[in-house]
Amino acid sequence: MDQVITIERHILEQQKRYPKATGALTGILYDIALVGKLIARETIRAGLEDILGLTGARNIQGEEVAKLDRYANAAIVRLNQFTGRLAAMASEEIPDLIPIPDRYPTGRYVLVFDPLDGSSNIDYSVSIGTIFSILRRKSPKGEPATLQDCLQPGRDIVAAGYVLYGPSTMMVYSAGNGVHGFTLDHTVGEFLLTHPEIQIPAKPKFYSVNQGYEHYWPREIQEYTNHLQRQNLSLRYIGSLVADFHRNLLGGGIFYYPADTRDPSKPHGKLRLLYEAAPLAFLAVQAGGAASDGTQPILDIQPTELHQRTPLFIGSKDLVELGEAFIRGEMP
Ligand code: AFP
Repeated sequence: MDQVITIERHILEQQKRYPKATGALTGILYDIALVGKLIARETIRAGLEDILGLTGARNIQGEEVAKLDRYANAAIVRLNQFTGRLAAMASEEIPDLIPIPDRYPTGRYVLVFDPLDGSSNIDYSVSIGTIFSILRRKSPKGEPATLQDCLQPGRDIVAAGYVLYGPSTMMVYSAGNGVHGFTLDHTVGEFLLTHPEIQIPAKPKFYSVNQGYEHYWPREIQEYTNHLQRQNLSLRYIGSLVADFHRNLLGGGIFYYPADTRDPSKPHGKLRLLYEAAPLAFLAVQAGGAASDGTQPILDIQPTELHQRTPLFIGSKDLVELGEAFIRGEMP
């Protein structure tokens, strides 16, 4: 039998590459794996709570039934706020920076996350996921963390990844030394290494975009899409970025969500830079792919707001670069 490597062991082995490592980053990654298991447990029961809780407002323990995304958010915050490893957090669910309460120690890192990406798919039992990135704080230790600690470009990410709640639960992460995927074995409660050193396949299979919005796209995006269709790529679109990204990471292809004219209040598209685009861009680049907003690498964008949106083209490098060429008006 091949060696069985748990995520804990893998993270620890990665840490050994850095003799000066204190173990704080390792601890944060462990905690994300743990909270991923807790969220996975809840997602499996999604739908049943309504039956067990009758009105859906309270479960059989008499507790309020939290919507899954609120549950996921609260679980991540609760598990990470007292460890002394983090200086602050930021979440898709919370408008402002999430400080560490005064009664707990603070640490050298910040955690930025989307607790449950694709949550509008929950009711249909479609794959969803938690996306995260970990950055080093910029503000001096001992002082309260600031928003600037989170507003860092993707190039400064120390580690990023996601937990995917699909037919199987997977955790995929990179700490800057390749991308590694682990599958949760529910019988032993461990994430086991199943996808070491993931590289996006050279030959892409898929293009993924919400083609229902085609009429709202600029002409160059329509032409780019027509071009992709002529390359015999299959259209696959789940509507959960994390699941669409995961499929294309393993199968090869591109996901894109361009800016469109549907909603004038969202001139930069729908996806969020800090906790959706940047962490996945970090993984894509580590896996030999690329990520762009159409004009520049996602990892180069200096965020100015926590919930900033960005157009996103992510996946196979050639297809991302092709998208940029179409946007520049250079059609092949
Ligand atoms: P939700 O978490 O509200 O479902 O949003 C998820 C998301 O931001 C991203 O995961 C999807 O790729 C995208 O929305 C799907 O959006 P469309 O329905 O506009 O295609």
